[in-house]
Amino acid sequence: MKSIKKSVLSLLAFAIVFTSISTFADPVDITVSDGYYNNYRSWYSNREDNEVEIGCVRNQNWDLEGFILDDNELSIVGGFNFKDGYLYPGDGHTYKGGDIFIDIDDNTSGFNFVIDMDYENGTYKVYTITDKTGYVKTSDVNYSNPYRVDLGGDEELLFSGTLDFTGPTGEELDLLGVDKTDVHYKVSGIDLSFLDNYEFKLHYTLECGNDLLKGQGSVALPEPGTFSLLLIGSMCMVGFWSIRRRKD
Ligand SMILES: [Ca+2]
Ligand SMILES: [Ca+2]
Ligand SMILES: [Ca+2]
Ligand SMILES: [Ca+2]
Repeated sequence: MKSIKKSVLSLLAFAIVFTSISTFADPVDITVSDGYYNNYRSWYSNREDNEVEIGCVRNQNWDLEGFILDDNELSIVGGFNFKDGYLYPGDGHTYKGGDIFIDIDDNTSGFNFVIDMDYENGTYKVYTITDKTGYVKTSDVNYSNPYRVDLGGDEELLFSGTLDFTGPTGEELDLLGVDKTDVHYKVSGIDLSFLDNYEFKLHYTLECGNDLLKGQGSVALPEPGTFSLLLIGSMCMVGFWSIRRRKD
């Protein structure tokens, strides 16, 4: 009788741990249409993979392919080299990636936050945007603006973090539906937990504005209860295992 009770409790503990773990979400593609396209030219159509802005240079080197949200961590994937930028043979200039602009009230007052990206040092800083905040324009494509932030001085620094420059995983490439034989880069490690409870929109482009990338999503921080359940479940399991071991 005792062993039946123990098995039932053990199963219950396992179920608690499993349920708690499964509330952590899988990576999701939060890319949305950038809103600018011309259906008659394949690289100027309404998608992000193998797409650049209307009239721009068409190749994988300039292609931003998507935003991925994995729990609260944001990644950007593309054929563009986020860390080093891209040395354009046409003019000998190395074009860099931009900052990430965030809107949480659907553009009623412009952007609300900016993730100020430091590609050279592999770090980022998250600021609130104020009336004094300025914007650096792209060199070529007007509708892709803004490219980078020009801090006015009264922005609040919310926190800073470290960027990771890697390649996307096979799962991430499948998620974005891109060609696995192409070269892809990824910048990740961007923590969006500060946007908990907000539906947010993202804006990202390159120095020239050659490709504009937009995203929309929300982060779901696990409820404090989830952690308690996970802890209780784990403690129960450890308890049962140690009792069992002692008896063996
Ligand atoms: Ca477009
Ligand atoms: Ca694109
Ligand atoms: Ca592509
Ligand atoms: Ca685009």
